[in-house]
Amino acid sequence: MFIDYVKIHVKGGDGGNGCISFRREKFVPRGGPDGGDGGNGGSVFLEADPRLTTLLDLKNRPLHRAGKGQHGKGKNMSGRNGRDVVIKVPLGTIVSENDNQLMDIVAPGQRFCAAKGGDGGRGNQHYATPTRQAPRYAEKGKPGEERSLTLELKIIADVGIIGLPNAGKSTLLSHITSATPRIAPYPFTTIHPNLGIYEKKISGEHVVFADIPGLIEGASRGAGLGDRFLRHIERTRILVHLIAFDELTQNFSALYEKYEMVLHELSVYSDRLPQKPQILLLNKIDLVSPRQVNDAVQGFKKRKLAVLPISAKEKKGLDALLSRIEEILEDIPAADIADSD
Ligand SMILES: Nc1nc2c(ncn2[C@@H]2O[C@H](COP(=O)(O)OP(=O)(O)OP(=O)(O)O)[C@@H](O)[C@H]2O)c(=O)[nH]1
Ligand SMILES: [Mg+2]
Repeated sequence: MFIDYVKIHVKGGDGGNGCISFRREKFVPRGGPDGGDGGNGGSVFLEADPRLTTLLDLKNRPLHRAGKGQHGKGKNMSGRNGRDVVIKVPLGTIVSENDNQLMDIVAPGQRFCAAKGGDGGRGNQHYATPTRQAPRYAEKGKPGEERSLTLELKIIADVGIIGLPNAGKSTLLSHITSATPRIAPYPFTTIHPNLGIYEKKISGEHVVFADIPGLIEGASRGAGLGDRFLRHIERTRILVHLIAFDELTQNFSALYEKYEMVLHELSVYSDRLPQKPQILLLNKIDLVSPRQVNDAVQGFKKRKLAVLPISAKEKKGLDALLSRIEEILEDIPAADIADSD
């Protein structure tokens, strides 16, 4: 199951109390104060784990408490610190409290302190002064922080694959990456985003692809699976837009209509999405004649749009696509991933 929105409650451990105690030794009638310090409460951290792709675990376990600090003891013994709790989250998790964004977790291993443990109180050993040699006072431990947080996942990928249902998006993903998404000859096979990683040929660098559910007319008003999955391509650097031939879509104008429809849904969702560099793919060219393909390519060209003809199923045109993607990625720094709203 794919979950991209959860509410959690986190509580840092309370600090242990400082101790009030006096040294008792044979032949030393009035020993000095020896009350140890309370241990610090543990903290709750969120930590990015690149292997995770969903917030599902947190949906099932919304409450997280770190350990309490132990109270201080006599003989200057400090209490033990409380145990930290580390919650693993996928890359692209945005943490907010009351609609204020606190953190955007975007780098592997990145940590965010969600609830700090309370400091332990100081024992009476610290409070002796020349004029007050027997302090009957020690500090209480501080309570740990407590917070209700909202975690929202906005996937971080380099390339977003978009198009109508059944256009061949998942087929494409499965052939250029090692991902194994569900593929089937009916619409809405994909019901949550799939991620796949492609390794660049020369440098071996990773390019992350996100395949999202198909968009249909009115998606912005909730038709089909709606457009909420578009948030998972908000942070991509390029969009790959598949327009496919099928029985009813055989000429340029029918293809162009599909293209415009998807573009319209993108722009209703956010005016930034249509501004991303887009590679247009004409998919399923194996279903029509070379002449029909050529006519369609020319049609788009007249509208100043370059389209790459491919057959995702027969793996035709994929090398050209990958070089084009690498070329465009060279020019766009990965920097604006956090800059998503
Ligand atoms: N003939 C032909 N069929 C293709 C091609 N690419 C994909 N298909 C078929 O089209 C159907 C849909 O493919 P998917 O990859 O599931 O399409 P999708 O865009 O991910 O669909 P949704 O997830 O439902 O939005 C499957 O039956 C694929 O085998 C192609 O290049 N040529
Ligand atoms: Mg799919």
